Amino acid sequence: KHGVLTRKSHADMDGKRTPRGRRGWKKFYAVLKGTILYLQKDEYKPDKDLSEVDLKNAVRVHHALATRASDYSKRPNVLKLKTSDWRVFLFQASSEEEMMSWILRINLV
Ligand code: I3P
Repeated sequence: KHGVLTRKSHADMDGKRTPRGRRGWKKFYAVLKGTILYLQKDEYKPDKDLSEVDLKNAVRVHHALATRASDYSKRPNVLKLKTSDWRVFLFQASSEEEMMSWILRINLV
């Protein structure tokens, strides 16, 4: 699955609150491949190698939990992702359907 996702980092590894200055929203082209959610700056091209930054932004979604971010009302279509290393991200999808589809696909990993 792939599509545009806008990310906010809420907690870093071990659940520590992401500090100010790193809590902003950032738009990515997201690709879910196997157990990895790749977040790339540019549109996905199958023949293009991943950059250093792309690899750094990639999120392991094995044993992660995606839910609707029902406690976050500033933006619509936002899902919450808790990873197995206790990071927390908010991801804004382009529509309600896209959000539901990402939640289902991530939780199937
Ligand atoms: C954050 C940025 C986010 C905001 C967050 C700020 O600043 O303005 O958009 O979240 O508020 O800390 P920075 O880019 O300097 O990290 P919202 O869009 O959800 O308000 P927060 O600290 O209350 O999460």
